[in-house]
Amino acid sequence: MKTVYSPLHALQDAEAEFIRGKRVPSFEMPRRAEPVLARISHVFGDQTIEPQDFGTGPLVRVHDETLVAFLSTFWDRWSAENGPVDAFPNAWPPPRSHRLKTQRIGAELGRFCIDMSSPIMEGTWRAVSASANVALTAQASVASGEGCAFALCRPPGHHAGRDYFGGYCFINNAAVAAQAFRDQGATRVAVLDVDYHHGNGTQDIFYGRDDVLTVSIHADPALEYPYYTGYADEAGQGAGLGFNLNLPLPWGTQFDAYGEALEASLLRIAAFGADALVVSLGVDTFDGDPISKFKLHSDDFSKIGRAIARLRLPTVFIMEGGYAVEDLGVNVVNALSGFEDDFAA
Ligand code: Q9C
Ligand code: ZN
Repeated sequence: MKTVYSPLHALQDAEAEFIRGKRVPSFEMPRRAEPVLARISHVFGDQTIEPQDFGTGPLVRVHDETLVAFLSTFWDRWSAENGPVDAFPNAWPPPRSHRLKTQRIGAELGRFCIDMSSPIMEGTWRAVSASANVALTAQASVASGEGCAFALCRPPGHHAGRDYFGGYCFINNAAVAAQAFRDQGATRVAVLDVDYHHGNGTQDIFYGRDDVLTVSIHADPALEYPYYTGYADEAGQGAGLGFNLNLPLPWGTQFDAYGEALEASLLRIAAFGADALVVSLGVDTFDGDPISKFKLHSDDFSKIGRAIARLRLPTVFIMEGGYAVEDLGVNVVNALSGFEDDFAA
């Protein structure tokens, strides 16, 4: 499988995030890419390609222009006022706020940033736009008949919504890729999100639409980030009603129950009649993941890949979460090679 990769991801290098009141080293770090790259070259040979530059056009197809403008210009304004310090919001608009426009960059930050795990630094925009270009280059390769491709995206994207960012994510790479398929003529596109956390951003972006089916298998949001969405009764709205499927699972989930949710997802996607599939590939469902509580083993990721291959759809895999850095290469590449084995067969 062809992998798209850009070393510019390393420019997003957060010193810290905040968990349970404590400032801790960020789990989402540049080092995450290394074992994945190493395992890819070991299993697939030296097949990584650099992304092309697609500009902001494809981003504003799924994101509010104000978010893209904010992210791309934030650092100059912030660092002029505060110096070169990682930017976290310290104020958020309360519900029903009416005076949203202010003159302070820190207050603007709270309007777009939903949490304290996603600081902006000098290189953030370059890393984030490279990450989106990685996804778009993989999508273009699949659209031109490649069958499948892997976008080794960092920072990840599935928590970024139409006009907000957070959860280590800034631009929703999977949504950008799905929309690119639509804009290039696909009638129906499915997004399958197997990251441990609910793909709230992807759900948000496509919630009112029936041309992009969004399916997410994740930890019960009553217990896990992103907390406020990801429940089973969120089915879409308006024309999109019936085109969002959430499959929350309890802490401690092993592959038996996980596999059943995966089968239900695949049935829904097959019934939808998708022309193309985007997989938000998080492997933070792994037993050894430091921030998660599912119990999948490395060989279970091969089973996930093989099951997805049965859809026989042109498929772009987009890297999302996964924080057990030592095992990340094996887990990600197991999913990809499981897919490839059964896709070709
Ligand atoms: N109790 C992705 O996997 N912090 N994002 C959670 C832990 C944010 C995860 C705090 C987790 C975001 C792409
Ligand atoms: Zn995750």
